[in-house]
Order: sequence, then C-alpha cells, then structure tokens
Amino acid sequence: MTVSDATSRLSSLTVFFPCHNEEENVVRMTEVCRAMARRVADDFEIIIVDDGSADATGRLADELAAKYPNEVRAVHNNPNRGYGGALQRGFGEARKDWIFYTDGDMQFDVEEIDKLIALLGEYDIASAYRTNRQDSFVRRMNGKCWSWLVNRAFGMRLRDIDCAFKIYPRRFIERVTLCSEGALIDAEMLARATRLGYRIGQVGVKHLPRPAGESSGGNLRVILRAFRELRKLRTKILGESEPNRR
Ligand SMILES: Nc1nc2c(ncn2[C@@H]2O[C@H](COP(=O)(O)OP(=O)(O)OP(=O)(O)O)[C@@H](O)[C@H]2O)c(=O)[nH]1
Ligand SMILES: [Mg+2]
Repeated sequence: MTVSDATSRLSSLTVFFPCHNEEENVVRMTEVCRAMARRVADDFEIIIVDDGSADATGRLADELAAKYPNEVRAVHNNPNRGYGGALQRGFGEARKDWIFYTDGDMQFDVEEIDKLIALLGEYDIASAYRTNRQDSFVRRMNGKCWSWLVNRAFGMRLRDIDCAFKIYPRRFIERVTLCSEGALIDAEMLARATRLGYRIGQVGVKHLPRPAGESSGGNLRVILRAFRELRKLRTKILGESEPNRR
C-alpha cells in the first residue's frame, strides 16, 4: 500500500461516487474521474453507484461501463437506499487498496485529490473540508452545528464531517460493519476510525455550485432524523466491545 512521495501517486485506487437522478452529471463525472485516476494511480477502478435513480442515470452508467470495461463499473441499488446506503455499496464493491469517494454532482474538483494523497504519508485517512461551501446560510450553519455535535458525541476535533471528499484505506473498511443508511454515514465512519486509533488528516478543498440536477437543499426531514439518530449511533458505537486499536 504505497504512497510514492515524489509524484503523490497511489499504487492501487478505487474512485466511486453515488448518483441519485444525476443523468446530467454522470457522464462528465466519470470522464473527470478517469482523467484524474490515470494521473494519480498505477492501478485503478471507477465505480458509479446508481442509487435507485428514476432518470437515465442507470442506463448511462451501464453505457459508460461498457465503453470503458477495464476502468469503469456500474452498480445499481434498487430500490434507492439513501446516501449512507449508496456509500456502503461503494465501499463494499471497492477492490483497490485506497478508496476515494466524492459526490456524483460535480460539486467538487476531483483534481484536488492530490491534497488528500499528500496527507497519506503521515495519516491513515484523509478527510477534506470545504473552504467555501456553496450552500445557503442556513445549511452552512446547520453543517457547523452538526460537525460540532458529532465531534462532541465522539470526542473528535474534525472539520466539516459531511464533506464528501475523503480517502480511506480498504484495511479500515474490512474491519468495520457500517449501519448508517442515511446522512449519518460520514459521522459513523469517522467515529469508528477514531475509536480504532486511525489518524485522520484534514485539508481544505473548493466546493462548487451544483451545475445541474435537482438540489436536495438539505431536506429538513433528513436533517432532523440525523440529529435524532446521532444519539442512537453514539450508544451503539460506544456500547460495542473495545476494539483492538490500530
Ligand atoms: N439526495 C440524495 N442524494 C443521493 C441519494 N443517493 C445518492 N445520492 C447522491 O449523493 C450525492 C450527494 O447528494 P446531494 O443531494 O448532492 O447532497 P448535497 O450536496 O448535500 O445537496 P445538494 O447538492 O444541494 O442537493 C449526490 O451525488 C447524489 O446524487 C439519495 O438517496 N438522496
Ligand atoms: Mg450536492
């Protein structure tokens, strides 16, 4: 599992992104990920996770997998599982040593992955934060409250818990059983990693406005459920027997 300092290349990399009704973004997203992966990894795969889309996302994903059989795979959740379920599917399908994921709506510049890779010499996990979050004031405040609460709940000091721009080592994924199907997935993974003694490095990346597709606008129902479920998740994780730390 090498991170060659000189060129910040990874020996083995999985790139995946969840898509729910992203027919206007999925083709472009796949092409920018192909260009990035070729540049930073010796051996890579790209996984499009179609999370029960009702539009043409699924068909387009299959066409991309057929067009690039050695690089791209398309997997489909039917019915839609939700953001957490989509990430669990991506991590479950990943076959390479390092696993990078981001959103499938082009709201991040995947070429900024170098900033994450540069952290992997010193840290086990690289988790970005958005330097200029492209969301409403309410959603930005909500995001700050959420990160503060999650940090308090699990004794962490991390910025922007839900920033979808992270690299995990597969050896961590193989050690944990994830349970979050909704918006708690990022909190759960970082909390479990911290509990297992993994070192988490952070760096700032740009956040871009959504170029196309339906903005979920931070669905209030999803947010309130996340706050409610955070207490349950804390009880569950802290109730599990003390894991062998890394
Ligand atoms: N909203 C939503 N997104 C999903 C789901 N499953 C996968 N996704 C994908 O998860 C990524 C993040 O979802 P977004 O709706 O973009 O979440 P967001 O960035 O917080 O909100 P907006 O971009 O403003 O809608 C996108 O690529 C979605 O296509 C789902 O069940 N609901
Ligand atoms: Mg988005």
